[in-house]
Amino acid sequence: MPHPHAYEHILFTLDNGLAHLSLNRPAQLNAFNSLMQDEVRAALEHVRGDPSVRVLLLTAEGRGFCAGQDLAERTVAPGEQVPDLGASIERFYNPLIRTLTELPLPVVCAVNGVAAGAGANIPLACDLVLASRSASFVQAFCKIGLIPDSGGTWMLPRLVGMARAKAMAMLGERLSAEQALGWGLIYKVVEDTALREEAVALARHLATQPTLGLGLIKQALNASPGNGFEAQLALERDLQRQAGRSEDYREGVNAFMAKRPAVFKGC
Ligand code: LHQ
Repeated sequence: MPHPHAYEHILFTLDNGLAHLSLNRPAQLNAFNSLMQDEVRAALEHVRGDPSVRVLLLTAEGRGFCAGQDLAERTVAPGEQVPDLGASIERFYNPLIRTLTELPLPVVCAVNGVAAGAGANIPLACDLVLASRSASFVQAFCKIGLIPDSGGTWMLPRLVGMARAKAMAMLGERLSAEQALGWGLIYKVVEDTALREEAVALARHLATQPTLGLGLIKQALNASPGNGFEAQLALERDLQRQAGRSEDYREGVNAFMAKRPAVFKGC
């Protein structure tokens, strides 16, 4: 049985190894106010501390995916002290990005509509990103005098190259899902009506796979851009050693030799 938790601005369920977090402030295109930030943080803490979770699925309700920071919480009246955006990043956005990249399990993200500001960069910290055909990605920061955050300045040049990264960050144009696919930002484009079903099916499939190994694959690939060749070979050796000690590896080999389907447990 899915295990629903009571939140106001997110939906969160746990079901057979799948943790499903859906952003749920549709009238504001799922922009992050401080309550939603607290709820996302709490749900991810649960994911991190619950060994039964093998896959995280991130989705959103309504017509948009996420419009980034809720700007209604960021207006400054004349004479009022300006908020410290660095503190807000330190408190929420950077830990969120670190958690998504460091979780030792696959994170699937389904972008169902417009993804703007931090909302455009959160999917880039996930492992397998699907987008609906009508979804779009907007590095909206430049239009309000800010810089791409939530890891954007790190991910964008690595994914799309410096020339396109600069154009995206400085022009803030809407990038269609097809363009995002062509530029290497996302894994797959899915018809609008099929997105949720396909994302859930993919996440459920992954939850039956050797997820300890998938977490090690993620660790190796995420380390790659920062490593030289020798360092990466050494990391592969170390992580393969760890993978080789898993029950799933033993099961995988035994099932292959016996010509039967493997039953993986994620350990
Ligand atoms: C919103 C928002 C929003 C509140 C749409 N806030 N209400 C980190 C650290 C600390 C501080 C600063 O920032 C950051 C990171 C960031 O994320 S900065 C970037 C913040 N995000 C943006 O600048 C994007 C602002 N939104 C837009 O440009 C557009 O809304 C997009 C392109 C996302 C969608 O455009 P449309 O499809 O035309 O929809 P809309 O503009 O009509 O929005 C629908 C509603 O959602 C509307 O409310 P209303 O009551 O008029 O229906 C908007 O006010 C509301 N909304 N984004 N970020």
